[in-house]
Amino acid sequence: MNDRSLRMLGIISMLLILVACNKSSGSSGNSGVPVTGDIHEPNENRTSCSPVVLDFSETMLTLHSLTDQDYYCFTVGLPSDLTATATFDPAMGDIQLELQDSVGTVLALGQAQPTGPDLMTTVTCGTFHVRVFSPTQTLNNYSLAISAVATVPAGIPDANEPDDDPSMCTPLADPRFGVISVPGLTLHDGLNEDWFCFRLGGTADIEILIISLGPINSLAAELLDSSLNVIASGLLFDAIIPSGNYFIRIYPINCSRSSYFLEVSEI
Ligand SMILES: [Ca+2]
Ligand SMILES: [Ca+2]
Repeated sequence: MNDRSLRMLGIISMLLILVACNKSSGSSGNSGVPVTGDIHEPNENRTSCSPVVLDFSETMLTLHSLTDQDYYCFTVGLPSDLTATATFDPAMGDIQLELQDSVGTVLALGQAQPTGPDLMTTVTCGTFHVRVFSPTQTLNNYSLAISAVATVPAGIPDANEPDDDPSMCTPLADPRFGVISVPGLTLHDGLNEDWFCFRLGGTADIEILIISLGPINSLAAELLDSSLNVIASGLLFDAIIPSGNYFIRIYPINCSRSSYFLEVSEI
């Protein structure tokens, strides 16, 4: 082999080494060590969690730094079997899952395994968080799936839905001009709320009556002023209030579903 051939061989060898080095360096895809955060970043805690709707499934997620952890938050309205699964390459490091309630109490832990149901538990209703983290503090790519299968049937939404917050309230007439009766109402899941609103044209003693047709102690009610300050509460109460705009909030107790009847009148 002459000098020219040896030089060519050297150049080709260097090129091959460069290609090999490039392939083993960082990548933001689903293979190789992740170097960039995924599209949900930053989601390092419950406050900055990524809201997701169940059933949820997503790929191309990453733990991109030694301290990265990812929080996903969601609501469950009915008692359910909850499953969360992280899929990843165990050769690159361990990933674990943790289920927390709305205040951070740990409800369940996932086992360290690359595939299959990772975390399975039952929940009642509320806001929950799945925390994804690496106990070995290793960078990794993962896919995540979270699903909930209700173990009780949902109730039937009433005709006023959606009326779940003040901006969606169902308007009622001024109760000074006659008794207002609203039958056929439901709180159709354990997180559903019903909001009603009315404008009172002058000072009056207004009575609110909730007749619950469902389980005992399944719902509660409040009368609120236009600034959402609670004036009175209960299932039968009255309050002497000046002219203005008012809200009535009906909400479930302990994730109950219920049927009820609302009556608003002047005493
Ligand atoms: Ca991340
Ligand atoms: Ca509602």
